Amino acid sequence: MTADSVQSIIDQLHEQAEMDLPNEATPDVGIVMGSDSDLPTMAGGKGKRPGAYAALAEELGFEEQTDYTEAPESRFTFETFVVSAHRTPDLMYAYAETAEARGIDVIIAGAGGKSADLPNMTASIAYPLPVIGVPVQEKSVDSVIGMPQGAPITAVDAGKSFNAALTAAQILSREHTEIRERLVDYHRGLQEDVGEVSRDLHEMGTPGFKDDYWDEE
Ligand code: RP5
Repeated sequence: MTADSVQSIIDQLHEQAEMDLPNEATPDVGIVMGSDSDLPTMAGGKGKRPGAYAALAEELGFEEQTDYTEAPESRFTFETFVVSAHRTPDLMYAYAETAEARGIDVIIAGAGGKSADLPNMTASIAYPLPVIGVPVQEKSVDSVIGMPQGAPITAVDAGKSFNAALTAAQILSREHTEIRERLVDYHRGLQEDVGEVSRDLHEMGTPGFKDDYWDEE
C-alpha cells in the first residue's frame, strides 16, 4: 500500500519521464536524502558545515529547480527530494528508474543510520547513471560504500556532501566547459586563500597573526 502523498510524487515522476524535455530544461543533478533530518548535512546549516546545496548554489552558480516544467534562469540546475529506502521503497524505485528519462545526469544520494540503503539501492536501480553516495553519519559509511563487484557507486566520506556536489560537477564538466571553468575558479579561490593566509602568517609573525585572525584565545 502506498500513501497518497507518495503515490502523487511517483505518478508525477513517471509523467515527467514521458515529457521528453530538452536536457537544458531539466535538472542536471538530483539530490535525494532519506529524511528531512538529513538536510543540514546534505544542504548545510543548523550547525553543520556547508553541504551540497552550498557547493552547487553558492560556489558553482547552479539554481535549484522546484518546478520540473519551469526551468530557472541558470543553465545548470538541481532538484531535491526526500526519498526513504525503507519507508517509501516504491518512491526510491520510481525516482531512480525515471531519473535518466527525466534528464538527470548525476544523482547525489544521502542517508544516515546503520542501514543507509538509499544511496546503494538508488545506484543499482539508476544504473548506468552515476550516483554519488553521502553517508550522513560515520556509522553509515560501510553500508553506503559496501557495494558488490559489478554494482558501482561513488561515495564521499561521512557528511561530506559538499564534495559530492563537486564530484557531480566534475562529471558534468566533461560535457560542459562552463562548469569546468567554474570548478577551476573555485579551486583558484581556495589557493588564493592559502596564499594570503601563508603570507600574513609569515609577515605578521605568529603572535601578530593570532591577534589579527583569532577572535579570542
Ligand atoms: C534516518 O532515517 C537516516 O538519516 C536516514 O537517512 C533516514 C531514512 O531511513 P529509512 O527510512 O530509509 O530507514 O535515520
